[in-house]
Amino acid sequence: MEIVEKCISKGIFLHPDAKQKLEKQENPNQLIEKILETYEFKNPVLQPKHIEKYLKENPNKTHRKTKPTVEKITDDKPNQKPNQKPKQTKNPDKIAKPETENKNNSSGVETSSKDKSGEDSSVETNETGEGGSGESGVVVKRDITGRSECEGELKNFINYFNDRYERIKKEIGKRNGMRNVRPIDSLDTSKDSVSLVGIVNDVRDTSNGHKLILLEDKTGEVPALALKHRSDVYSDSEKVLQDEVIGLKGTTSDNGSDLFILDEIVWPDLPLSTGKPETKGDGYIAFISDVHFGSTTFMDSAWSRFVDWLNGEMGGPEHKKTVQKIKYLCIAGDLVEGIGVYPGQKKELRTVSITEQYKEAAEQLKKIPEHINIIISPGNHDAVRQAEPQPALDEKLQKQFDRDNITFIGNPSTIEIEGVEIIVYHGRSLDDLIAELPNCSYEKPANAMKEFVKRRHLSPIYGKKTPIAPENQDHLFVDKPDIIHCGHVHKFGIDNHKGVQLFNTGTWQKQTKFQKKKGIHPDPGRVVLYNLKNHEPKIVKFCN
Ligand code: D5M
Ligand code: FE
Ligand code: ZN
Repeated sequence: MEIVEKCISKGIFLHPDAKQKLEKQENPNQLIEKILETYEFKNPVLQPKHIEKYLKENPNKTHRKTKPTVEKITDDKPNQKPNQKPKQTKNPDKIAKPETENKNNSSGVETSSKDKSGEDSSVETNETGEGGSGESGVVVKRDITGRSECEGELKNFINYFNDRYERIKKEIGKRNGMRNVRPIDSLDTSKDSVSLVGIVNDVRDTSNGHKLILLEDKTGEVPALALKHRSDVYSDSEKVLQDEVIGLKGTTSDNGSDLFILDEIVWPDLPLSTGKPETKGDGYIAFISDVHFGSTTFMDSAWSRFVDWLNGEMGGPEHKKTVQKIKYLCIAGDLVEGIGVYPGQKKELRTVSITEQYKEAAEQLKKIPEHINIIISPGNHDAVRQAEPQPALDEKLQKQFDRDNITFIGNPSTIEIEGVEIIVYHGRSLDDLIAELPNCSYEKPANAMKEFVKRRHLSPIYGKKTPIAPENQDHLFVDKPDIIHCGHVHKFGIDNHKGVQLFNTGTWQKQTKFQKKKGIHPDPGRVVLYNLKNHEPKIVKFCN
């Protein structure tokens, strides 16, 4: 039951500001139940002050969204030469105090309760894979690899868009007031409020300053108008993207034209969060992206610090305990710099052969402790087809990685690790979302990643910078993951939307010439460490 319904069932009206406040909390469903149980409402309106009062009286952190802790493991020496090992960073005192607040754990390093009780904290291995999760503990739930059906024919495009439409329509049907959706060809001149679901064929400004959305379903197309003086619906209309599936509520125009006058635009989104995953796994997943082995701007020293840290050779005792429990390392694309990705890229290659770049990657990944299961998904710099969904690296390349416990997956893929469902997506469409949406920027990539959840799609726009292969099924549909892990934009970001944790793990590459020209300052050397027991993420930085 959603929070509004929970209130209604008790005869209480939820004030919109209170609703907004609730939604900012970690577990609104649980919180609203507690508030309804705790207070007697003389006036049947639940206001923001009730929430504030409850939070003040019950400072129970499970309701609040906490900021993840940040650990720094950096070498302060500037201008370190490539390949030169950091000199004195193995001293535990070098680890900076957490940058964000975490009152419960001043060191910022998570230790399991087993450690706290002083018991043996032996190194975790990947043997927890029994029970259907395979030897590596990684279950691949959705992946195009070996399953591509795309022949580039018209029928593929039709099948692809039908599948996109049906999947998202089903989700929109679960939203308030969207149960009785009408086919577009059944619209008549009656003035009743009507709900429609369709694919956006076009969005444009009219000469009078209104916004016109051309919506198409299987039965026809209708021009829908967001009037400029209707501020709510007009500002929503500015967020409508070409090719996405949306719901519209409104009425047919009373001037005899076939215009549909909009009252509301409905995105599928997810219902309010039901909280964190209920599973209690053990250990950690480390998330990284955009390593770019082979590039002149690859940051050797930060990478070496990361590898040393994984081997327990850097950081204090707390870190050593933590890294022993890292059981998985997930890499979300651009493992190597690749070749021919951008015009003039050759000048920025330290290793000019793609095979050699993967050899280098394999050598580096071999230095990672054996018990860590590695997951590799490709990006636009990797040697696979560019159109998404991209398959995993081919077998010849896979064979270069001389270790058994690497799971090669496509981009995007959905995997499950100890009950936690993760969409691994490189994130190329972030460029398109950031270009089109007024509320998205490179500075806050996790904000743009919220749009993946809101629109239940990883690449709503078809045919801008993100090439999409028209597979018969829409592999870019977003179901209900616990985590979405991206990279690509080389900016770090972490957030949560409707219970989905969003990580963008930045890069291991310095600012490139292109980024300099565009004024983009990358966030290199960041790792998200996800605790499989309490589902909290932490950030570890290997350079400033
Ligand atoms: O992408 C890194 C980020 O920089 C991503 O937002 C695309 C953008 N980028 C980088 N170089 C270029 C060029 N030459 N043209 C257009 N966009 C670019 P990555 O996938 O690592 O290259
Ligand atoms: Fe990249
Ligand atoms: Zn990329």
